[in-house]
Amino acid sequence: KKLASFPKDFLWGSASAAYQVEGAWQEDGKGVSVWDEFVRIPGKTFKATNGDMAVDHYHRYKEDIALMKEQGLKTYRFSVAWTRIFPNGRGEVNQKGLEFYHDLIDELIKNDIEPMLTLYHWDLPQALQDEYGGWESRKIIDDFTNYATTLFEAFRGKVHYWVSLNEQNVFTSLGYMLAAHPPGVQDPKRMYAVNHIAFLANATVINKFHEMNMPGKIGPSFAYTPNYSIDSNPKNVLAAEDAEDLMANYWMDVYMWGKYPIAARNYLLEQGWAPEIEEGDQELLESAKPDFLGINYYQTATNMFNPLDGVGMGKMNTTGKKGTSEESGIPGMYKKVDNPFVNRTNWDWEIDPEGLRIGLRRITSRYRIPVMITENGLGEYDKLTENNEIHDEYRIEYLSNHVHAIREAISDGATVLGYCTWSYTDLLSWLNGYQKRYGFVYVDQDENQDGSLARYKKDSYYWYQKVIQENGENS
Ligand code: GCO
Repeated sequence: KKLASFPKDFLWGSASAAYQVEGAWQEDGKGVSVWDEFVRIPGKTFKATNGDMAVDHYHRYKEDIALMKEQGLKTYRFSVAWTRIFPNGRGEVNQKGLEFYHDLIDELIKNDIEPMLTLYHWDLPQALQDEYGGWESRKIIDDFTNYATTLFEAFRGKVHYWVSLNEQNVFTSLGYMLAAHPPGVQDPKRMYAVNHIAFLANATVINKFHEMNMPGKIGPSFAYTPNYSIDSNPKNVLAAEDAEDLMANYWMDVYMWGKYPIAARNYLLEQGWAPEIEEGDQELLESAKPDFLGINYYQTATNMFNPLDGVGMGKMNTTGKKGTSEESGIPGMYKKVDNPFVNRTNWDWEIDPEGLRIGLRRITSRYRIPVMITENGLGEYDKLTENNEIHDEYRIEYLSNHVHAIREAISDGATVLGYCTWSYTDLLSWLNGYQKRYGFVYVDQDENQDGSLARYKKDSYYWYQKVIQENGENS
């Protein structure tokens, strides 16, 4: 099959999130977020690592942007910490916080890098969690809209790419089903209730953006894990369909169509877990039209029929030792099993570039919407040599195979606006500390959090520089 070229204005980028890079957790009037609190609960994160200092991007953003410029990056995706703008979630704007993002954005623009701004990357103001339970109350819709509108007004004309919610499926599942993220709850009914409210907040903000005639585009970022069946046994094929409905379409259909997938909705009703849909909700969800769908792609999931044997939510690998994750699934429906055809990272994430092409094709035929790859990358141990080099050929292989898969998906007919690798510099992996590295730029930070924070370019940095120069022509 003939390979298409990447579009001329393709956004070669890279991404980060405020809590994972900024540090300065109490500086310039910043309020406390749910993550600032959560990391202080013993046993919650790997060796109790936290983002108090992270990789100090708050003070070193100029140095980081200079590296981006030298590399030729076209876009940088970052998130705004809500608690810098509104320390208590609402009320008066903290000017110093707003100023920081003005400076960051101006610096990017000055260096010909398109800023891509994520409104919400999980660091909810603790004040809103305490006051009304955060995402469990519809009150958050107004507060989130007010916060978003403040940023729309402030950065109108400067920022043209906006991500509304980052990985709603992840922060709600880990926060309310697995108790691995704040607020540490394990209750499916609450998790689906929270999602319904997050969908409403997302729709309201997208509508607001369009009502304000904001120049640019907005969409949510979804962590898409396409589902496969282990084989052609019809029972297993159905299991994979159930998984795709409950784990993927449940979010994407609502973002794109404002409708819950029918089989999934019926299953939740039967379980007593379905969210309550109030008058006006349906209209609101259907009225919001994202300009693109952001996709964070890391892996696929392989499924088979799950008899009623009690396989539950499973356990994530947060140790960095292969084979320490446990099976997950829904009794009577599906369970996730190892795919014998792909390799895994040390954190048991399946490496499957072809899955990205498959996912992009599914999205394209189901929704006919442009896609922004807002994240894709490899978290691994990296080694700094004596000459301050990092030979991360495994990352180059991972990324180049994914770039190739995107090119094939474009050839298939997908519209892909850009590709942000995760991540630009090494950063704090929420649960896994600083040992799981994703960046093009190595940061000297160890698990005891006493590194020098010096930056070093990895081999993958130079590889991407070339990809950008050639606009992906040799991928
Ligand atoms: C980790 C994760 C994150 C996510 C990102 C999601 O190791 O903590 O991989 O870095 O990819 O925050 O948007």
